[in-house]
Amino acid sequence: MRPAKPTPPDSTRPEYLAGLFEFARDLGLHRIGVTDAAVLDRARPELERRRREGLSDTMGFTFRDPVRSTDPTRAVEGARSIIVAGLSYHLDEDPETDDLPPLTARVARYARHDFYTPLRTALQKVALRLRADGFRAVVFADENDLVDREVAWRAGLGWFGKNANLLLPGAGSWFVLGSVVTDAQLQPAAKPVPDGCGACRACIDDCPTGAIVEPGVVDARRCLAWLVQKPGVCPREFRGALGNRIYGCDDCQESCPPTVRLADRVTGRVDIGGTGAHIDTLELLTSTDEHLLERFGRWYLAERNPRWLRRNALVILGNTAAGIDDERVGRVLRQYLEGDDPLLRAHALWAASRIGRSDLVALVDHDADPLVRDELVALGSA
Ligand code: B12
Repeated sequence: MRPAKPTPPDSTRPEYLAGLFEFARDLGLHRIGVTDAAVLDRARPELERRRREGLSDTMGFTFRDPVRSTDPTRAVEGARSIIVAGLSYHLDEDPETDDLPPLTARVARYARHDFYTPLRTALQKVALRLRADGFRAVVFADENDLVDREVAWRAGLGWFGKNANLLLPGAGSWFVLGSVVTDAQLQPAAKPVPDGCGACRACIDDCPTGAIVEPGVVDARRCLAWLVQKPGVCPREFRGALGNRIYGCDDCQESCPPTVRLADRVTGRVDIGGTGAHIDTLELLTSTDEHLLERFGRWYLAERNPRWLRRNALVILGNTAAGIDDERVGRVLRQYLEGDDPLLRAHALWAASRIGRSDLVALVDHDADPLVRDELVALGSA
């Protein structure tokens, strides 16, 4: 005979929540909060507006179904509360950038190591504890079902910076966020944190592509963090600004006074090592797809295709290889210019032209592919 379901304890008691919070902190989660599971009525119209105005570009994620991603009860039937946590990804050893070897590609901090698995693992343990008490509890972190920043804001974890990142008081924004959506009735204690940006607009002014078009509003069509993920031709107008970024962009956080000033207050740790901050661009371009998927597979790669990393790396070569006396540069560009992928040929052509290698540009003078022809026209070579 199936054992009777345990009668759930009274989760509305403050001690019950305090016990959960203490448990969560002992698991290494740096900040914890709780909110109700009401519809995210501020985020929904914002998601719809971004789609309507093209600000979300071709992104899917939470923009694909705003009604779903802003209704926690769609994520967990009967949801009543959401426990939200922040895990720092700020590492003491974050290396400086000025003494880098040439032809180095840069990885944004949140992607240098795997911070999401430790976050999800800890949240899973919180969910298991709730389930052991007879409640339904499901973890969401960086998934399409829930707008993580909005629930974190509602749970009093931090304020929305003008860069749209959530800044946690006394710590800044180097945090990944995740939640446990549950049908347990928990007593939301905290109020949303008041704005801490004031008149500061450093992020808006320092964004290399002017992607922060309003306080709290990022135009993804200009945001390098999206453009390195977005499939297709990298927009010419932003290739220079992309610099040596292979994945993600930290500029709007590195220019943020509270995040810079407070970063060391809460430091993360590396449970699951990743690529680290810097990658050898030529090594990436001469690796097999299997090797690239093995090494970078936890990143968002559209269509699970490392082709977009190769595209980014070719743009980085165009931005960093000028004047570099390394015959490998020519050899690699030739490999792509003679390769069978027209999109990568087009970006290799752009890079060759940018570093003044007309000898390499000549290799595709008679290329019939429209993407390469377009590039030749744009370069004034056709
Ligand atoms: C789509 C997405 C992106 C897109 C679009 C980002 C965007 N701004 O929408 C791209 C690819 C560009 C991106 C980039 C990054 N992302 Co991202 N991304 C997401 C994802 C999957 C959905 C975000 C979403 O739903 N946005 C919806 C829009 C409408 O929300 P919003 O832009 O934040 O707008 C809010 C504010 O405007 C606020 N608001 C309303 N009124 C007002 C008024 C004022 C004055 C202000 C300031 C704000 C404000 O309300 C809006 C709705 O909540 C989430 C994971 C998730 N499931 O939630 C991660 C997530 C937001 N990303 C994250 C990270 C770390 C990043 C990067 C820092 C990574 C990097 N280094 O490259 C950059 C930062 C870029 C930026 N400045 O936002 C973290 C953010 C953690 C934090 N502390 O904030 C998240 C939460 C993932 C996670 N679970 O950890 N991301």
